[in-house]
Amino acid sequence: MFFLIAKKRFAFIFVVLIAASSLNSIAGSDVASTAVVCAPTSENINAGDLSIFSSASPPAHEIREIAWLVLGISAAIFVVVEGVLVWSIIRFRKRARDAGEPVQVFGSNPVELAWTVIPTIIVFVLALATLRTIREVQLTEAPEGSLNVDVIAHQWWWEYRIPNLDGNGTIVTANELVVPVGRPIWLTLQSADVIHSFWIPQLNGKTDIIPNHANHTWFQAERAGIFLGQCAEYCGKQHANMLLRVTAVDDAAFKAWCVHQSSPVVSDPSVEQGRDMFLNLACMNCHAIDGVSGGSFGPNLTHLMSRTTIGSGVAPLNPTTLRAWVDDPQNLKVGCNMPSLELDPNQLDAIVAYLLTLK
Ligand code: HEC
Ligand SMILES: [Cu+2]
Repeated sequence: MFFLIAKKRFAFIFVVLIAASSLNSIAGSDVASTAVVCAPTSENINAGDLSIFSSASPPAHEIREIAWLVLGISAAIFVVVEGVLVWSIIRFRKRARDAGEPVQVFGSNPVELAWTVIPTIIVFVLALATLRTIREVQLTEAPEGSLNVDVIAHQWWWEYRIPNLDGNGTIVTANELVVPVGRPIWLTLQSADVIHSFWIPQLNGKTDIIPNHANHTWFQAERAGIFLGQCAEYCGKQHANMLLRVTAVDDAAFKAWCVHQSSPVVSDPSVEQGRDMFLNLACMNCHAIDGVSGGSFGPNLTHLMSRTTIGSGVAPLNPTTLRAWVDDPQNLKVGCNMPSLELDPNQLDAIVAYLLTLK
């Protein structure tokens, strides 16, 4: 009997390991939750649903289903194995009338068969279900009628390139993607530096973003709302502050957003001094503002103030955080790739006043 129990123990440990690892991958709790907890301001811009169980897009539904399947099978194995273990501990416990060693069982054919065949069937079922999921989640070409969006991951922010309405050029923006509800979004993912990973739990699974290699993924938001995500591949110091923010809106609002994003940059004469400083200080080397400067190392600032966050979700965007950022980005986002330019208060005022007009 001891022999049987010993084997059961291994089975038990094995099941616990499987259950633990599937729970871990299902919850995806590695980085996402830290991003929520560590929001640096009282206004928690990053509070949102990061659970794969509240899916709102076809690939996310698929992932949720397989997660439940794996969880269900693991739970059933757990209950059966633990049940038999507890039953045999009680049923075959040492009693006063027992004399010496119990009967030893070696090489029971039914038992050996059972624990070979059943796990094989389980693994087979899981493998087939996984293959089906992969096929539906990883499409090889864009779904019909999709909107093609280029995503370029940078240490530690996101660049988006979206075709404008009627093929009228390209909208370039950063960190916050706006998409129409109900339309498939086909993403082409590229990296400007190291490996990142695109993951919005409610919309799709993780897709690695690898330098010099384009990967694809897709989603289709089924309802309006804000969907949050997180770079899911450790990419350096500010990996945890590389947040994804997708806003799904109805068709009319999406069109309005496109029209706004492709409108020419405002040029307000009262902030000309700030604009000149932007051009004379190093800002223009790293940042593009349509018709003003062409830098591409940092986020495009043409319609900066149409965004709700700054620094890829590190803080809400408002005049105070903007001023703090331009003064010294290293205070808000230690190690980020924008240096402090050590502006004096007058320069700071002028530049911030200018940036605030970039609606
Ligand atoms: C060496 C290149 C470089 C220079 C010079 C530079 N920036 Fe930046 N800037 C960046 C990078 C990179 C980011 C993105 C940082 C991040 O989110 O990790 C950024 C982010 C920003 C943002 C936030 C954008 C957003 O949507 O989150 C603003 C605003 C900004 N810079 C303004 C300025 C101004 C004003 C100057 C000149 C005083 C300037 N930058 C100079 C590289 C630069
Ligand atoms: Cu990253």
